[in-house]
Amino acid sequence: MAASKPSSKRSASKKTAKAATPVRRQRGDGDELHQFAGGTHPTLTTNQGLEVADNQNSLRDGPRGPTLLEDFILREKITHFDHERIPERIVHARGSAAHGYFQLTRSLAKYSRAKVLTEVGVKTPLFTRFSTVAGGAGSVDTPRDVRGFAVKFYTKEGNWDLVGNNIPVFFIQDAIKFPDLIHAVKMEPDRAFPQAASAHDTFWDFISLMPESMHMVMWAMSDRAIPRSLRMIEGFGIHSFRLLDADGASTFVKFHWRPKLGLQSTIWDEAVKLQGADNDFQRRDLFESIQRGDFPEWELAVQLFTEEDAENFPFDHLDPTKIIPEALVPLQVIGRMVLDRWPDNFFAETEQVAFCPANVPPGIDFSNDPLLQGRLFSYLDTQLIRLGGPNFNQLPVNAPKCPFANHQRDGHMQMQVPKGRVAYDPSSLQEDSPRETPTGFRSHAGSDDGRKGRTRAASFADHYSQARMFFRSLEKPEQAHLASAIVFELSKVETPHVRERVVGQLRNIDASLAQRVADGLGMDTLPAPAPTALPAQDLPKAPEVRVIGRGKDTVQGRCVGILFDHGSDAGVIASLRKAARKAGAEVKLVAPTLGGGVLSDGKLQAADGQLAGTPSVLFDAIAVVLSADAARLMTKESAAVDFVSNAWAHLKAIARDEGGATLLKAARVGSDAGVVDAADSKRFLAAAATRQWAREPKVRQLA
Ligand code: HDD
Repeated sequence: MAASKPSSKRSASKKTAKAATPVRRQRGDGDELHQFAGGTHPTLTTNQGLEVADNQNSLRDGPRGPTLLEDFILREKITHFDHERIPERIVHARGSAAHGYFQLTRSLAKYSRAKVLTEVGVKTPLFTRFSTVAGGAGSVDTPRDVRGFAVKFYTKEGNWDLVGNNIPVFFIQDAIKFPDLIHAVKMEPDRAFPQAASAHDTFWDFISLMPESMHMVMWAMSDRAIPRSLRMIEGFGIHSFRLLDADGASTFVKFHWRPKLGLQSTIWDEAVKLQGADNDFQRRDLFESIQRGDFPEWELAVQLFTEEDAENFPFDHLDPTKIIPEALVPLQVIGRMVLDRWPDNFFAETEQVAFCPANVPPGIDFSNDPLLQGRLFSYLDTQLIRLGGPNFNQLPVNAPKCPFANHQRDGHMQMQVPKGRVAYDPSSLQEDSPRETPTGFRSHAGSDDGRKGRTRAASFADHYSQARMFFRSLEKPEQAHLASAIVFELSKVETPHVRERVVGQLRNIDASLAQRVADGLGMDTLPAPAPTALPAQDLPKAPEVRVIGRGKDTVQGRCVGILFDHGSDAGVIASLRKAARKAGAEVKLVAPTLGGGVLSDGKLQAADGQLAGTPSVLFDAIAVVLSADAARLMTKESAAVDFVSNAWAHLKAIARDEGGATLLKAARVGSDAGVVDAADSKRFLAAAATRQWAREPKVRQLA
């Protein structure tokens, strides 16, 4: 192809802009660009690099004739499209992720030789993916579900994947039960519903027959499972891992992520309405916070303990259905994670990222937790089908950022071009062929009794004590939410004996909980308690399991919605906006139309959201600033009435002026410390920093 001269290129682009039609430029002159009116675009080519002249019409035998098989451009495009989907993850299919870094603030050199845990101040790049467990990739963000919390640290010594959840325990003790658990919770196989929900027969049938799941059931039915934002969840590595020092000496460790913004969850009714308002609520929230530079941040904390400590615990730390209460082993903060970059491409990064708990650097090792042991196999295996072959580790999001070399070769989609004749070890023909190193990964020289058998340790037999501890540690409103959640779920269970069996299990945890659920279900008599291997012990309360009181009393990272219309008081809106932003909150203006309205100062104010599509569930607190005329009209608009009545029912702070008060009255909103004068932005923000728990008995009958 002939290269055009730079001067002729410029004139071509000017012509293009006038004519507003694409003009193809020559390729091979170094910049391979098309000039379109209003922009610069790369040349469209096939995957073979062939420039495409017409991307609108297939090759036909005459204008109205059949399409020709010869049209290799059409065939390539359609074939690629037909293959766009890969199998979604069997669990954790729906997820959102971000790039960031981990920075160590306190060295664990005494316990581990892993550089990521010993080099204070060094920033280790990472990629973190959050997910729901049960729903498909296209399901919603806010179901009641566990949230996955998977972090891939690209350390100098190889990738370390900490593949955890936002709940510190798991449903089952042994990996052999995982397929059963997942088959029970996912949509039922004959009818293909419900999607992304545990409220159905097969889940509760299985659960009620698995007493070991009772502790996790408490967490999953608690407010932890309906988080407000992914920025406000904790993360847990769950299993005990080992840290190994340079001499191979071992210390056990549990990993905890603690969000800088504190914990916050939704009210169940709010979570349900969020599903209708915005399927992508949590993904959008994460995206927007990163885009505006308000980077989500977590502390990494560890619980460290020795083999001897573990022997004195009143439970087995290898049992993943148990937590180690912080009163027993306190948390030590060792670093922080900041997520500061949204992926460039969802599929290439978030979808193709492949986590595996077996990815650890030298200095970190596994415990004998039987659930972890099974996981060490499953993740690599699943990537082979999901990503289509053994070279998925070469995808940019999965590749280590340190050098890597071995003799593994070939396979589907080999992206590397290894050089030389040696692809084996030992060898003597090639100097630069990779070799072992004495400083490489070494496993803990563990010992056991060497007896083979499908057995379960007697120390795994207490299924109820920590479930009881969890329930009794909660604040009163949280206990009520938990009971209501079980009532809700069991109300969707059609089989009476399954409902009864669950209540029988609850009787082993807490009599009042069992009674509340039985009452909520309208049971005349309490079913018999489920048979137990060991009855529950009364353990000291563990306040760290609560959500209430573990948020931060701030509006930072939260969002205030201001409802306005023509004639609203410009001064009140401006001062609310200024004060909220100064305190670190986002502010969004909502009006009946996106055009907004002319405010009291005569200026037109556009809206960020249209009332019908921007309900108050999207906000953490609301303000209603309305002229008397607008307020009168809004009392006849159900979206406006719902806007305030939902904020009231969801225990949110509400600021209102006189017009706003008219709408509140029509929506039967009462008065309490959370309903404040819109002119008093200080009081409003103080109220907005927390939910109005004292209001709950006025708005909801809880089981
Ligand atoms: Fe798992 C994915 C977390 C037990 C088998 N798991 C997966 C993800 C998370 C977890 C966060 C999503 C990773 C991502 O974002 O790509 N899984 C856990 C936790 C567990 C757990 C915290 C218990 C403590 N998992 C578990 C068991 C098995 C699996 C016992 C099988 C024996 N998990 C898988 C999997 C997945 C997976 C099938 C699906 C997609 C994937 O791995 O990459 O292999």
